[in-house]
Amino acid sequence: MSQIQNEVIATVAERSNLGDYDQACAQFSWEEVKKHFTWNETGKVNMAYEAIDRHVEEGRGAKTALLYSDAHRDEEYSFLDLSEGSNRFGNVLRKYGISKGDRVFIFMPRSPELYLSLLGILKVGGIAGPLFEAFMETAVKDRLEDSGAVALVTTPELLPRIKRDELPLLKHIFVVGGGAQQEEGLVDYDAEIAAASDSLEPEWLTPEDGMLIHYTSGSTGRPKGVYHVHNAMLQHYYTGKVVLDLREDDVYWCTADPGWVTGTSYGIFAPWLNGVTNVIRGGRFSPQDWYQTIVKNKVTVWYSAPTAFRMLMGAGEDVIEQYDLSTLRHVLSVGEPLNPEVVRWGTKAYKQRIHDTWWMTETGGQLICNYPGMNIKPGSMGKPVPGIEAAIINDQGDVLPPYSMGNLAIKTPWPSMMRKIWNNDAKYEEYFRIPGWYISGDSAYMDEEGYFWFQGRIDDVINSSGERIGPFEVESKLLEHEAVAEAGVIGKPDLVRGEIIKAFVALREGYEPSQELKDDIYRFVKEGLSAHAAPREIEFKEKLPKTRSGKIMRRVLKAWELDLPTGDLSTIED
Ligand code: 6R9
Repeated sequence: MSQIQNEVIATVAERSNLGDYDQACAQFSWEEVKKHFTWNETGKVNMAYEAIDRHVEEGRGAKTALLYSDAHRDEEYSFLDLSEGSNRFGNVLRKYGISKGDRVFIFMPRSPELYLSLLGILKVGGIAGPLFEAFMETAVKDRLEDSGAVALVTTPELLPRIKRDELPLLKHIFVVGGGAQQEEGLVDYDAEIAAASDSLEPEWLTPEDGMLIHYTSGSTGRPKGVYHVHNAMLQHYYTGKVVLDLREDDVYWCTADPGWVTGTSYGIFAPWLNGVTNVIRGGRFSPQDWYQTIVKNKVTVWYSAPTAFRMLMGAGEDVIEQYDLSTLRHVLSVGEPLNPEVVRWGTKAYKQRIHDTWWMTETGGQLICNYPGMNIKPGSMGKPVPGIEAAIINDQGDVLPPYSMGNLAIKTPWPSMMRKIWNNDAKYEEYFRIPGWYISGDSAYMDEEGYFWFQGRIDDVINSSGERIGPFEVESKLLEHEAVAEAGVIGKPDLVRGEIIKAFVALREGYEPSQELKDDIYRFVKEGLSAHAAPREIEFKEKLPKTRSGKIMRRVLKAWELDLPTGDLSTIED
């Protein structure tokens, strides 16, 4: 294989929580990880208890758990504050009859209340569904409807995006920061919190009870509700220790929003299970603001994404020189391929090797990673986490030798593996169609030293700025536009965002291509779904390539776009 890079960024010998990788793998057992938790003796399982209350019980209540800031707020919360604050919301939920197994969604910008709500939901045994604040009406409705959510936490600004008349199961909406609420079904969150007790006996669960639903995109159909259980804490705790390398005195910052899986698994659970101080920065990205966040909080461990690193690289090194980033001791990345160039730049600019990590919403936790102390081959995702067996297999399930491209697959099970796709058993089973393996949908190869190298998606899922976008959801929205007869959506390579969304559109009779129409279609998707799902490029076509069964052939659209051969066209319509 020609593009294999065997360049290694040499590592200085450094202390890490993992120690020697091969030895760690040989000695590993999940039973050992379980010993950190007390549920084997007590039978009492609850993620929110382990992440928060347990630190209070064990005398660490005064330690800073959360350093929150945005343009308007700057607040500090101890583990005791988070314990009491989430107890209050748990009591409010119980007052409104919400209990084990109920789906309670959160749709709001990052704020301390978002985190307290999520913990409160888990404490009463509810299944939390965090939604990214940029979602618009249709995207929100689809998710609330599919999950059968009975309650929602939101803000007055986002309230108009909830189609309440179309969501009969949604009984209670807790409005944060909105004052007294007049309408039926709306609850004044702040007044309820102020009146609630700050002590609560959590709902004691089993490890297999439901905890979270994260909606994510596939190449066909509506978004999938990926369902996770409390047992995932084994993976979050362990990878927090050996991949994030968290230690007692760390100040950790994960830049992801809890609307995406990184923002829960590694923005909430991993740091707090490990008892470290967690930084949350609200608001939008800017290089100055991000560097200032590191300086102000003396961040030591930083977990972000390739798009952000590429934008920081674009902002240049003179910006970096204005900030003292010397507190950083470990930097990680996830979400999309991390370009070797970015790794090399990070080594120079931050004096830090950026450690790539690979995993997915469905895997619930990190699976293939670069560890502190390990040789990093820029461009490689690293090696499997101890306790995880990864392989490249073909469609028949044969394990392929090094350097063969194929399906990146993981031996089942592992603690944080999704337990179902909500309402869609058939989709769930597709991932496990080869007995004994989870098929990720990514293609990759492994080198002779066991490093994995990402090659691409096997399906049509688009990855723009690290966010997964299903072409089907965008195409469906496009078809709702009055001028659109047919639509096909692909990911177009982009230097900063990885990919951008490009839509090919055939117009209905009576409509003519124009820039105004493009702008209008763009706005229509942006306002109906979300900004990150809106096509930054639109190209009008007389008609689109389709199979005889009427499926848009995205593969052909992509070949047009990239000037590649279109391949087998035997199934095309005409
Ligand atoms: C955690 C998260 C998962 C998809 C995954 C892959 C891509 C994630 C990557 C990576 C190359 C990495 N991806 N990490 N590609 N190198 N280190 O991102 O979950 O939003 O579900 O996305 O993202 O294609 O299959 P999710």
